Amino acid sequence: MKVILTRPWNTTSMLIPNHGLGYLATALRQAGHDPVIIDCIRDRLHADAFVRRVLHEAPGLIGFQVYTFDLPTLRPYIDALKPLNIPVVTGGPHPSAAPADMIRRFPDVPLLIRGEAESSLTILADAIARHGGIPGPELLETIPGLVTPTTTDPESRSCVLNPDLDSLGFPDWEQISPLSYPIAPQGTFTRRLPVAPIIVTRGCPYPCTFCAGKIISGRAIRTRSVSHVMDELHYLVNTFGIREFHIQDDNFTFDRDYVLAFCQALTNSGLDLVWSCPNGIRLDSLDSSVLHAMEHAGCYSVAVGIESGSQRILNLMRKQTALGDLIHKVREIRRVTRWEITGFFIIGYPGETREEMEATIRLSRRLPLDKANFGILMPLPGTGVEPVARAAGWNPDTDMLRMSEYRSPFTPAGITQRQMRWILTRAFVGFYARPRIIWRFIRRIQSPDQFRILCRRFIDVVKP
Ligand code: B12
Repeated sequence: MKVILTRPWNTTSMLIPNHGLGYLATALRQAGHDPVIIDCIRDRLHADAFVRRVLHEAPGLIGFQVYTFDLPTLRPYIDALKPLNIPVVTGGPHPSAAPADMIRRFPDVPLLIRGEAESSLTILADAIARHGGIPGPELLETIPGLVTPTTTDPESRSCVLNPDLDSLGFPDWEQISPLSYPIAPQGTFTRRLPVAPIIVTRGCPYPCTFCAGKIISGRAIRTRSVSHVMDELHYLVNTFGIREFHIQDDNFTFDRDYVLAFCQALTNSGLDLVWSCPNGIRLDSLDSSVLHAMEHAGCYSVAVGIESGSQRILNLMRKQTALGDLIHKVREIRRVTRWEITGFFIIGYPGETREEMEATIRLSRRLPLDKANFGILMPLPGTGVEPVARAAGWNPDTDMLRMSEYRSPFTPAGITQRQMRWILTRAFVGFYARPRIIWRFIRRIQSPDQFRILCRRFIDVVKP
């Protein structure tokens, strides 16, 4: 059966091949289905243009990946699809973290799957193909993680996690070819092109209250075998000529021994690749031998989650790190490696004072960082901070819809939206408007296209 896998259009400038859809396509294909990935962000497809594609493909099932900030943009797609009477299923971050909310907002979408859906989506597609439409509730109830508008207590349907990542194969790279995505991906800068993002591990055991990752990917770290990852890199080099890869994991450096084995294998692989970890790694497990091994294996850049310059806020975030240790580790990276280091910071935590935000801004300038990224706290559904934000006036029913990639309508008590944006702008300007930083930054711009994307991202972030 033909199955369309898609995500609604948005204006993100962090556009990279989507692993979630890629792995689902592989699972469906292995089961004999005919998956078609339509990336509405990459292909700039609004609802009407998407429906035209759907009519052309005539699928038996359509699956939407939904982030929380996709909720407003998803509606026109669902409305436009209604007359076609094709079964629709949603999955990904929002349906996984907030299934009841998803059903409430989209009672007209008959199916939702929580968690990693390689197996459940395949079972569902098999059942739809067999029945010539959505099967009855008795069968649906047997599909792990599946929720329908009549499911009592959707939150009790637990998220599915794949125990064996190697068995999933590779994402369907032909359909999410790295060559079909913009050349300035998430980290904005690359050293060599083309570049492919990969997922090596899934899950993260840390309880950080601002992150929703563990709801979708679980608390236990699951690793692919090193040889499986090497096979994928060989495939990416041979098929697309990639010369660089980016590890997009939640917590790649969690298991020190695994990282050392990975680096050893990469060094011995004969592959001439450079790589980076632009999604943020934890600093705890990094010591000089790991840093040396990573650099020797071609790593040239990492992003590190520092989050706050206030120990009180780090404690509230349940980051489980001492500020002093964070500072020490960043300095150690600078001392031991020649890496480009990016710091991730969050401002606007419930109860955070202006002085604490200033401390974060000051810390960003004090650390030996090359780049810094400041985000305003988003009380994402299912996170530890969400109930705290609710108590401070956050109304998920309405406020969640005003959340976007760079915007969160939440502000700590006593601070207005305007003031928050001003603090954010000052943080960016304060960090980047220094000769050493700006000079390095400009030197790394490789093309007018990259410059254009950078300017757009800057405007996205700071515009009022
Ligand atoms: C890699 C990553 C990125 C990458 C790539 C994202 C992409 N869409 O291509 C980049 C860096 C670009 C990125 C950007 C952002 N991200 Co991000 N990202 C992640 C991260 C760390 C891993 C995602 C991943 O690739 N996992 C591996 C793949 C294989 O799994 P998966 O995508 O979850 O897919 C599985 C299931 O979700 C499900 N599934 C997925 N799609 C579908 C579709 C259907 C139909 C079905 C049935 C099932 C299904 O099955 C898949 C296979 O197992 C997650 C954390 C996490 N653990 O989830 C955050 C996360 C998903 N990101 C998040 C956010 C908020 C963002 C940003 C808004 C940035 C920000 N301000 O934080 C932007 C938005 C970008 C955009 N417009 O698309 C949130 C989402 C929370 C939410 N409720 O919406 C997460 C959970 C992190 C967090 N902050 O808590 N991100």
